[in-house]
Amino acid sequence: MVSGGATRLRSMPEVADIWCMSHTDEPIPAAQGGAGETRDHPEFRHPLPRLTSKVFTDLAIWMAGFGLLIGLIFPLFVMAVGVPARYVITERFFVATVGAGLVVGATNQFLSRVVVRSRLRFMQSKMSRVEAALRQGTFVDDVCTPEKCSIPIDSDDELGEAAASFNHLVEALAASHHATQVARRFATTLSSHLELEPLVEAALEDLQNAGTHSASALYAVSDTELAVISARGIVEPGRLAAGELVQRAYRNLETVEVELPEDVLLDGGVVTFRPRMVVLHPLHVRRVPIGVLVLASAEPISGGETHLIQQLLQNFAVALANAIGHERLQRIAAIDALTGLYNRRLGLERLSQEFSRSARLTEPLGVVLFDIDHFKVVNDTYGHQVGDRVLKAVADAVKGVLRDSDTLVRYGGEEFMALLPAADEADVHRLSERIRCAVESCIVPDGPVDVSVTASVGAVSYYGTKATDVDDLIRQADTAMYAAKKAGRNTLAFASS
Ligand code: GH3
Ligand code: MG
Ligand code: MG
Repeated sequence: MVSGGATRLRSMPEVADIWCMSHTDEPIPAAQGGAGETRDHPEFRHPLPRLTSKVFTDLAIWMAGFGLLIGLIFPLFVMAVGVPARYVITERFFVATVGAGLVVGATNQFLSRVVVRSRLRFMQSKMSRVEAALRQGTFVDDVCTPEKCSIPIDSDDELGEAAASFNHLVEALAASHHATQVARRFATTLSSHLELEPLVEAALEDLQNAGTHSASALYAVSDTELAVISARGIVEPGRLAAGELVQRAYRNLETVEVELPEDVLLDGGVVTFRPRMVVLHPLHVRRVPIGVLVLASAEPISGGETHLIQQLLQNFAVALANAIGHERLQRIAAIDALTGLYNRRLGLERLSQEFSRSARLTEPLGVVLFDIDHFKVVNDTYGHQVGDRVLKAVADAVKGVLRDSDTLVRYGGEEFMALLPAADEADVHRLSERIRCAVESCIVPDGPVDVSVTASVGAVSYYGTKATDVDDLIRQADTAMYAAKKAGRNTLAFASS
């Protein structure tokens, strides 16, 4: 079943509901502040006039007055039932009835203190505990969990209702406290990462710790379509990206909740299983969609949890947009504008990574440097613009003969470097020759003339030769390339082992 909004029945009050309750239910008379404040409160009407600043003292006075009144009326009542006035209108009878009235008043007062006041005292002690915990910032953590600070509801009356309201208040405070803690932690996480993947991984971890869901994935716009940036516990998250659910959340900016979805599987370690519930949250900045957060759980995800997560998403979306922008800038700064290849700086970074990887895994690594022959003549003869077109055409042609795992770098003006991971000496030989041929067969028309160039290629295979470090490897490739130039150009030279 798929539903756009979330309305479900639940037994425990949740954050949103508790706030709703406090806004929609009848206001509960506030007991805070002094008696004067309560007495003047516009929403509170006393059934009897207040006499002192203490409710139980007022009660004592009212009860004593009532006892006195009964004592005064009682003789008349006795006469009404036929007792002769001579027995009733006596000083002793009068003292006895008034005394009895006062004793009844005092007993009532005593009982109300025992029955009601003890409960109010208990409630007050719990309230003080909550207040102190809130002030000292120890609320929930250790001092006042909802279990520790709630009041047993043992009566079906106003006192019971007051206890229930108090317990709800403690739960609402606990939920609000939890939400604040989660938001604070999440804000720290968001502000401590700028790179896209580490940011998303840390954010998903935080969200998982904050909620009850067991799996999650984040999809974000990459060029034109949604791509998985990070996923935890979801089987083949990439398949979901183009699926109806993710697309619906993304396009309509709509939170989608699905029970027992057919196209989502969770990784249970040994087996895979369908989640009980999946919630898809759109991420957007000023209604411009950026991505979709998918949370999946083997248990139903509560409305409170969804509400809490939604409160975090606004900041997450902004951080995500920054990280995507940062990545784009990095990419722009790393790419040579003319050829679309990695520039020298990033090429050397890549080479460094590949060199370390190759040393660690004892895998071969090929490095090929090639320089276009007599390129100055091309510029001088056909002009700089044609020279540019030749460089672009050479880059495209060489890219076309390399493997997907290879990287082509614009190393200098008309000089290129190809990184060939896992290529042994024979592979490097074959690929270098392919590169040379690709350059030679590349033709750039300039009006009626077809402009073509050649290149001198120097190659080296790590593990084929002994290179102490990246610089040494480049030096060997460079020496080989100059050997190729010296050997008459348009040829290949291999660094000798
Ligand atoms: P060699 O065979 O010895 O490599 O001779 P060469 O002429 O290719 O070498 P040289 O270093 O003398 O000249 C390189 C030329 O490449 C000079 C420079 O203007 C040109 N060049 C470098 N970058 C660009 C570019 O981005 N566009 C164009 N059109 N030319 C460039
Ligand atoms: Mg040259
Ligand atoms: Mg050169």
